[in-house]
This record gives sequence, structure tokens and C-alpha cells, in this order.
Amino acid sequence: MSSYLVTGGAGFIGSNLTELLLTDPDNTITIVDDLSMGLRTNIPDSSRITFYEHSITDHAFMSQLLMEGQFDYIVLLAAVASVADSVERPYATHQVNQEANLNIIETLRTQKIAFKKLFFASSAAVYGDSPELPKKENMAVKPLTQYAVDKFATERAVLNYGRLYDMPMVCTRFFNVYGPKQNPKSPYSGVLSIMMDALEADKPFTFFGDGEQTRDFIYVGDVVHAIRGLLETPSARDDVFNVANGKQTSLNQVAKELEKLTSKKLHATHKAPRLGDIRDSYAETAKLDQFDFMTHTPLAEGLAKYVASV
Ligand code: UD2
Repeated sequence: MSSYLVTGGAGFIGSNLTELLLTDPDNTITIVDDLSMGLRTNIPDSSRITFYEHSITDHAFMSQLLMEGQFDYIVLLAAVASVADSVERPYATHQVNQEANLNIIETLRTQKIAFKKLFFASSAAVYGDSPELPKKENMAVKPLTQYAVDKFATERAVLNYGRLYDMPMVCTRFFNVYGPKQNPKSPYSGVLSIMMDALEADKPFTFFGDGEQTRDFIYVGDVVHAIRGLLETPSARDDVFNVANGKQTSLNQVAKELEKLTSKKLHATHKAPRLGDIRDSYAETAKLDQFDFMTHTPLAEGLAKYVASV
């Protein structure tokens, strides 16, 4: 029997992870989410879930929860999840993406709280727009936005706590995750969810730029298997892993594939590229691929599953 704390558990990746963890009948899951991006309806109906509608920026609340919760695994997914949003709200981003997480690991340290593994989700944004591709974990980083700065700083803090205070920690750098339960309602939502929503509702879709920018799109099912695998593998600690499909795909290519799958035509317009946007991105995935829990759903298959879910 394992008990999990998942911050951001009502969000896109967090709720998919919660569903996966529930498949083991012995697991219990505590979710902390302020529903700023996540949705209450994303949380499965189960007596093994305890949900707190709360912000992780309430340090006293989080410290108390950690002291009383006796969690085996702590999964830090709560975040201001958008680069563009962080450009609009740099300090609010910092409070969530760095300060709140630092409070969590500092509480674990000072209160000498025992746990089996802590996972922190960092981001491909830390690599910035350096032309070197694919992005490798040991490359120089170039965080270009507050989002990227906070993700990198927290990733380093988590790994340093692991090393300095012998705490079992692991981090990932997510590339562009897509799939069921991604919320398309914010202008900062993942591009695939916005595109899908536009196709479904026959609404216009705006490409920021020419649509030839590339991303490494990974299916959320692969991501949550990677998280669970990293938590459960004792040797995967004090380290950071890219989580990606290892393939470079342009927005125009994705649009074509989605048009085919939905038998609909995208009503596309174009605007200037977003401030702080990265042109091209894809990952070297060899480091995580050493583990047999890692799966790579091909894009066409993942998009088909996504289309079927909406
Ligand atoms: C993703 C992650 C972010 C961070 C970053 C690292 C998401 C939602 N965000 O940001 O958390 O990890 O990767 O590099 O996964 N676009 C349009 N039209 C739209 C929306 C977006 O053209 O309506 C473009 C956007 O300008 C960008 C691309 O699509 O060039 C992808 O945008 P995104 O917001 O899905 O993700 P990204 O890569 O900025």
C-alpha cells in the first residue's frame, strides 16, 4: 500500500497520473489543487482520493499537510503551466513555481519527514532557444522567461537537497505533452488542445507565426508511466530526465494530421510569434529510455486516442 501526494492533481497531467495510480487498489492519493487551471471534474470519483482545493503557495497549509500526511511519494506538478502566462505574471509565477516548492522541500528537510521519493516536473523551457538540437540533459541551459528560470531553479534546488541532505529526489523536463483532459479554455493552454477545440467547435485558430515552428509532442499516457516508473525505481534519483517522444513535428504537420482524423478543416489565421517563444525544440530521450517502463506512443496513434476522447 502506497500513499501519494499529488500537487496539481486536478490538472491535465496530474489527473491522468491519478487515474493510473488508482489502478492499484492499494494506493491512496491526496490532491492539492487550487483549480486555477485544473478542473474538479478531472478528479476521479474514488474513496481513495482526498482532495484539498488549496494553493500550494499557502506555506503553513502545505507544511502541516506534509507533517501529518505520511506520504510515501510526493509528486510536484502544481504550476503556472505556461511560458506566455509567466511573461504576463512573472512574480506570481515565481511564487508558485519556485517559492511554494522550496517551502515543501524545506519542510521535508527541517521536519525530518521520511518519504520514498519526491518528483518535480521541470520543463524543456530551461534549454531556451539555443540552436543545438536535440536537447540533451547535460547541455548548457538558457532560461529565457521567468517560467524557465523558476523551473530550472527549482529543479536544481530539488536535486541539491537530494545530494546535500540525502533525500530521494528525481526531476524531469517535460516537452509538449498532449492528450485527454488537457484544458483548451485558456489562451495559454497547450496548442494541440486549442487546435482540437477549434476543429470540434468550428472556431478560428490562430497560428502565432507561420506554423513551421517545431515541438516534440508526447502523449500524456507515456508521461504518467514515466512518472510512476521514476518514482518506483530506486536507482532513478538525484537526476533529471527529458520526457519527450524524441521527434520534431511542426504545428502545420500536426494540423494536417488532426484535420485528417476529425475530417474537418481548420479555419486558420496568423499573428506575430509570441514574446519569448522558442522556434524549434526536440529532445534526446536516451537517458530515460534506459528504463523499460518508458513508452513512446507514435504521434498519429496518440492523436487518434486524443480525438476519440473528446
Ligand atoms: C510548452 C509548455 C510549457 C513549457 C514549454 C517548454 C504547454 C502548454 N506548455 O510551451 O509549459 O514546458 O513548452 O518549451 O505544453 N501556438 C499557436 N497558437 C495557439 C497556441 C500556441 O500558434 O493558439 C504556438 C505557440 O506560439 C508555440 C507553439 O504553438 O510556438 C506551442 O505553444 P504551447 O503554448 O502549446 O507550448 P510551448 O512550447 O510554448
